Amino acid sequence: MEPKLFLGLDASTQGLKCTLIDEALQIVYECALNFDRDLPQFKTQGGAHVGSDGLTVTSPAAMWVAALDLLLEQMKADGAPLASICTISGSGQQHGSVWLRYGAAERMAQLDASQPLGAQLGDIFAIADSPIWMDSSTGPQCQAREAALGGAQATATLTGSRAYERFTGNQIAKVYEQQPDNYAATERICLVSSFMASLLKGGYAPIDVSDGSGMNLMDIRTQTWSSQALACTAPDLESKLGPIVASHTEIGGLHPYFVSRYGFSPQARLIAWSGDNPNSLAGLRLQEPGDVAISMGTSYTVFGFLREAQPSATEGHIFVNPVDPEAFMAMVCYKNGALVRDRIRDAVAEGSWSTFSALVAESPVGNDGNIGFYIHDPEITPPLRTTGIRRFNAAGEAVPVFSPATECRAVVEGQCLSMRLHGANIGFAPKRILATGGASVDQEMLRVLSNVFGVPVFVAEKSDSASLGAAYRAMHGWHCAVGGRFVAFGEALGDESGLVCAMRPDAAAHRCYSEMITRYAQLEKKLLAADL
Ligand code: XUL
Repeated sequence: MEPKLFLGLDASTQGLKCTLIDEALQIVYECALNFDRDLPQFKTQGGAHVGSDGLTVTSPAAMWVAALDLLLEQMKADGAPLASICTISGSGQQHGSVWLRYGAAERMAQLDASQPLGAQLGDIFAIADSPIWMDSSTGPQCQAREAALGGAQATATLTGSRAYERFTGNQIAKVYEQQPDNYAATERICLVSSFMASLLKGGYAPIDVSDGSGMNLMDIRTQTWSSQALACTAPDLESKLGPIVASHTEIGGLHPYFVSRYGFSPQARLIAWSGDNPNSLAGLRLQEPGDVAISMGTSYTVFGFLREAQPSATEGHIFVNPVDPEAFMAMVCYKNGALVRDRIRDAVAEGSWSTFSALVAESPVGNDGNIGFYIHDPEITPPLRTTGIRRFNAAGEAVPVFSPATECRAVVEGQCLSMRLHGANIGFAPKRILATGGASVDQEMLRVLSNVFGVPVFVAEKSDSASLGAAYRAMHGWHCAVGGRFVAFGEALGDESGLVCAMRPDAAAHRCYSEMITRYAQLEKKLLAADL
């Protein structure tokens, strides 16, 4: 019998990747290209162009078109079994917008398989340079839209997040204000995700509700465009955005271009694409309420599955859940993550992780009441502009230094307490934590994490989960389409998550942290009050 394969693509900021899996969830093929290296004609750095104001950040939309051909050529040359692929889905960097002029859908429908995509679609854009998530030039639009929607909390309650500069609605408001002719020439505004899906479909693909939650335009409860949010953005916006669909929706077949040129099956179907963070949730199999992942890279991200949403004006984002349209996902981002730990390791632990861990282990749970805040860069969670290190003793008095052992433990405990405090504020009640990223190899970090939250900590082998998650969602969408009903993600993929428990909590230590968190919150409040 022919194997059934499922393809996930990931259009990240830096490049385009693919992961091909079989029904047993085994990866049968992977490849990746890098925009800077493999498409040098677009002259990007890290896949982007930074404007002269230092705030405007864009990517050339034509680069994504060229990248799709290049990646598929590579797959074909490698002999990847393209004819066995049942469904294709994908991830896009979130928030970026692709501006298609009137007639673009017809052009995408009339592809000639003897020509590359780039040669045929180079001029379908009303705006050649797509604003992306790294852009922070829309401060005035954020203020105006929040004011129109009744303030930051009202904006969060409606759309899942307060107005963020990178969120698409604020970007659209800026385009309308500054480039009214290009706005008027636009027939469809896609996200990066729905644009890539449109190329494969040969016509406009809908935005999915999960990536759509990153726009400050969708009502996260009704999962439809909010007329109030559209009205304070730009005119005629609803028709330019098109429909919005649940993430597991089958959105049509693959255009014959891809069948003739690359040898895909004419039966291959497309499942709605989503954002990279939603797909990471799928890739890490966070599929039950209480499943929370903590990605500990340069900066930290806490994200997970929520049944009930508690949108907050200060704490992160609520998105509709990409694997269960009746649920939500939340995401809290920190600026000061592993980089801060690195600095303290260099300052007091001779630059050595084993010395750092030994120092953490040497100091007692709860650090004798000492608490530190290590803010190297202005922090997002909580929003703190003042940088520097603030140390407090058990009496809550500011102190200038800690001993090396107290210092190392204070960084680790402070980071974990902050994640528990702010995670809870947006509705997280973790039952288990999945740790990924560089710092997740540190046993002391995992121990403190497990004790602070009072739950077991698991470690994921792959932190780079967006394209794998897209492949899982391709398989999920296929099961839903074949079954003619919504099939639970866990049922579609099988219940074996393959995760290994790395740390279990100690009850006494957890009690200690549950008391300490009140003091931590009070001290943090003081810092926020003093923040200029
Ligand atoms: C999420 C965000 C980034 C991009 C990166 O809100 O802006 O994580 O999705 O690709």
